Amino acid sequence: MIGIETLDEFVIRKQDELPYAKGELSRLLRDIGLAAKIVNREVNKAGLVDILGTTGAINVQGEEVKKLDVYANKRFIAALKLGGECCGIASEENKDFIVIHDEISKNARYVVALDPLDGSSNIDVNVSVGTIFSIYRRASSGGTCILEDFLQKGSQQAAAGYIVYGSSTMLVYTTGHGVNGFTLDPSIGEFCLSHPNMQIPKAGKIYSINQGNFISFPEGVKEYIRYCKQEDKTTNRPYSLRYIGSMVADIHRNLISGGIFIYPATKDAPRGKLRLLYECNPMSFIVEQAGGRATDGFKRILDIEPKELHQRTPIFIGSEEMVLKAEEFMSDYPSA
Ligand code: AHM
Ligand code: MG
Repeated sequence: MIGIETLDEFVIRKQDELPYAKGELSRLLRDIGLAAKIVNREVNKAGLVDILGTTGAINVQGEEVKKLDVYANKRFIAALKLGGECCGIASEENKDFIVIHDEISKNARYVVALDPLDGSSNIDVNVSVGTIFSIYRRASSGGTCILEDFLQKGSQQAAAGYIVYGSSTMLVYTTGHGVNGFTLDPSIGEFCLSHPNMQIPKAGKIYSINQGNFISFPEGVKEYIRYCKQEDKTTNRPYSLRYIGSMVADIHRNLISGGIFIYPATKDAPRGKLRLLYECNPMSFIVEQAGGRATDGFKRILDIEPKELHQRTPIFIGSEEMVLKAEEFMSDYPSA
């Protein structure tokens, strides 16, 4: 089609930039794009069919499982299994990683970490939700995958991306050569390149944090919030507070408009709430590739050595100057 480049065309055109296993990674991205379209279809008709609400189960994180969480998890796992390029999947919804045993896949060279439906508390109220994925080249040399294949630093990611199911549905991804965004055109059922070479503004006017937890934030975060609310024309303050409660949607907005997203440690969750492998690492890879910054308040997220599949970390992510400023406040109160 004249003037339109689809996700599949783009991925193939760009595969020469990849260091190895070019076709395999491209096919993996294509498999994810297909699952995203199927999940999008269900998210879009969520109010019409019996798919809202909870399943009555509690997941490995101790959270209520929504029906769409389960649906999205199944769809992504099925697409990755069928595609044959992935030998294992770690998902927010599964306690242990899933080994793909079949003859073709078990020697495949990639593993995927996945949050199939992020922000699921927003599903029932028609607010944006997302999917987050992180792709690693396996660390082991072949055969069935092992835990160490997943416990690699974020800086080792081969690709990462997210899908935001919002007023329109977008897929944004990176393979370490910049960030590109694709909008789903429902009339042709294709993700089309709409946001080439995305760059996050160096500074913005938005801070995103669940300020309701203020009382249990570290002192450095409290001080940074006070700073955001002060009046100062030269730095465009006071900033606006925007918090959707879907990490994908909050970070997507800040990626385009500039801003900072913080999910800090709290008294109840001293290691933060968000998960390193399938939330913080992929979003940090994307934001860094777009020229932004992502740390835990002190050190780079992508340099954290993972110790477990569902590890959590505090996160400060977004426009570089804003994250640097927040880190200044954190280092003023390192243990408070
Ligand atoms: P989920 O993966 O179970 O949906 O939880 C992650 C979500 C993030 O999308 C969002 O940033 C955060 O939880 C909101 O948490 P809170 O309600 O504590 O502010
Ligand atoms: Mg999540």
